[in-house]
Amino acid sequence: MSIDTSFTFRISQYPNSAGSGDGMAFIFAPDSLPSTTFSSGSFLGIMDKYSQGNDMHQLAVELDTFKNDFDVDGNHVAIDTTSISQPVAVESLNSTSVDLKSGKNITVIIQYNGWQNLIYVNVRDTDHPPKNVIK
Ligand SMILES: [Ca+2]
Repeated sequence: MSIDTSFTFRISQYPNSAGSGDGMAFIFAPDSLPSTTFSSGSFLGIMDKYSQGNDMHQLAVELDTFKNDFDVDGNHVAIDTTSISQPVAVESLNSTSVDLKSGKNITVIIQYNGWQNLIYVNVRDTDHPPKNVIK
């Protein structure tokens, strides 16, 4: 199975607020079941404290905008399979000048090649050219 997809989003902070929410995730899953019951907040809808550590036969690209104790920062991309706190790969966007919660349009391009077990994640905003952040 191979999938190429892209999407654009914009996250703006609420006026007069210094904080931000947790982010979002794009999930490759074998079914259309809803996210697990307690998957809100830091779990980004990917899993919850009960399912973490189990093989859920899914792959998620997380776009994290809030630094939890286990995160590198509050502006990163990661690949998750069985754990949100121990991702398969993680990359901070701070060195790319892309800020997920900048209020700018952010475009994410995901290329997944299941035959070769490869995934490429490319992130850009309206002011910066595309940059591969995870491969
Ligand atoms: Ca987080």
